[in-house]
Amino acid sequence: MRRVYFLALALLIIALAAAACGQPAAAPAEQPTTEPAAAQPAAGDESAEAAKEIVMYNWTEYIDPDLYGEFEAATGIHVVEDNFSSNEEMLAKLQGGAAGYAVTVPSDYTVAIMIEEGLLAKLDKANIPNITNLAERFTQVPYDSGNEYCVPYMWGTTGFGYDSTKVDPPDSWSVFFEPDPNSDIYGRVTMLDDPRESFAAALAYLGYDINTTDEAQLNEAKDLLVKAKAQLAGYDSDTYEDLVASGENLLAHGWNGDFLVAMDENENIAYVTPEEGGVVFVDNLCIPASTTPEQKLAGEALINFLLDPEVAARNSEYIYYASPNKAAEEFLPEDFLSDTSIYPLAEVLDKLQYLEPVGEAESIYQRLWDEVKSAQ
Ligand code: SPD
Repeated sequence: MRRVYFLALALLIIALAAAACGQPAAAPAEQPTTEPAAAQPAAGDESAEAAKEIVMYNWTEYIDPDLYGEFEAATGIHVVEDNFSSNEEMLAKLQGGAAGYAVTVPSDYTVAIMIEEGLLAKLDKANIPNITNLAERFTQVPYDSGNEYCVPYMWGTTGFGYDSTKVDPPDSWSVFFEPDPNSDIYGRVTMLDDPRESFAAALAYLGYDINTTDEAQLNEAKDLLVKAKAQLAGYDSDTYEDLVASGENLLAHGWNGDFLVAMDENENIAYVTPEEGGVVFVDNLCIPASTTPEQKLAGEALINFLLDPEVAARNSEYIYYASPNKAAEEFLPEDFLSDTSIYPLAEVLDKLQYLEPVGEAESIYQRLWDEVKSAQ
C-alpha cells in the first residue's frame, strides 16, 4: 500500500515537473465549466436545503476575502471563516469532535489520515459541476484518487523568504541548523510552527527521508531543531512573512505564496527553496463527516464556486499560490504563470517531496515536537 502511495506521489511530482518544463503533463482541458454556484439538492437527500450560513475552517490568509461576499450574492449563503495554523491543529480539533465546519482545507498527507479515520464526507459531484475544470493530474492524486472526498485547492512549496538587501541568498537548510551568534540574522529568524514541516527541514538537512519513521533519525532531527532554536525569534506559521516584510525579522521558513504576498509590501523580499530539498504540497477543499446535510450542500456550493475558472484565477492571484484549475489559466496573467517562485522549474521540483502519512510514528513526531517546543 505504502509503495503504491509512493509511486503515485512520484508520478504527481513528474507531472508537475513536466508542466514546469512547459510540456503538457495532461490532456488539454475540456471546455471550462462555469456552472452557477447555486446550491442544488443532494442526489441522496431530496429534502435537504442548503444552510444559509456555514463556517469555512481554513489556513490564515488563504482566500481572497471578497469572494465570500460574491458567493453570498450568488447563493444567499453567508460564510464565516475560522482559522488554523497547521494540519495537526485542524486534525486534533476534528478528532476531538468539533462539528459545524462545512469546508476545511487539509494538505495531501492529512487528507489520507482523515479518510482513514472517517473524518471526511464523500463529495456529491452532481453538486460540483465545475470539478471538470481541474487539470487532469489533480484528479489522480494518490491520497484521494478520483477526488472522492476532496478537491485540490492550491499547491505550493516550502522554503525560505528573506530580505535580499540584508541577507546573502540562503541556499541550504544550514542557515537554520548552523546558527552563528555573530551573524546579522541571529535572533531574527523564524521557523514554521508545524511539526511535519519543521521535522522535514531537519531531516532533509541530515540527508534522511522527510517521511522517515526511524526513531533514531527522528531523534537526531529533534536535536538539530533544538540546536536551531538558539537563533530563533520564534515558531510562527501565520505572521512570519509580515515580520520579514516589516524588517523585524530577516529570514523565515515558510510557504511560497505567503512570501509572494509580502513582496507587494516589501520588494526586497526574495524566496528560494533549499539545495538539499524540501516539501511540495497540495491543499484541498474537503467536507468534514460531521456536517449536517444542509451544511454539506452549502459546502459543496462553495467548493463549486471556488472552482469557477475566473474565481479560481482571481483567488490564486490574490494569495499567490498555483491553482490546480486548468481552466483558470486563461484568466491568469503571463507574468503569474511564468513566475518560478509560483511554478518552480523542473530541476527545483525534482528535489522536493510530498509529506506522507507516517502511521504509528505520528505519535513519535508529536512527542519529539513537544520536546523541541519546550526545550530551553
Ligand atoms: N497562509 C496559507 C498557507 C497555507 C499553506 N499550506 C501549507 C501546507 C503545508 N504542508
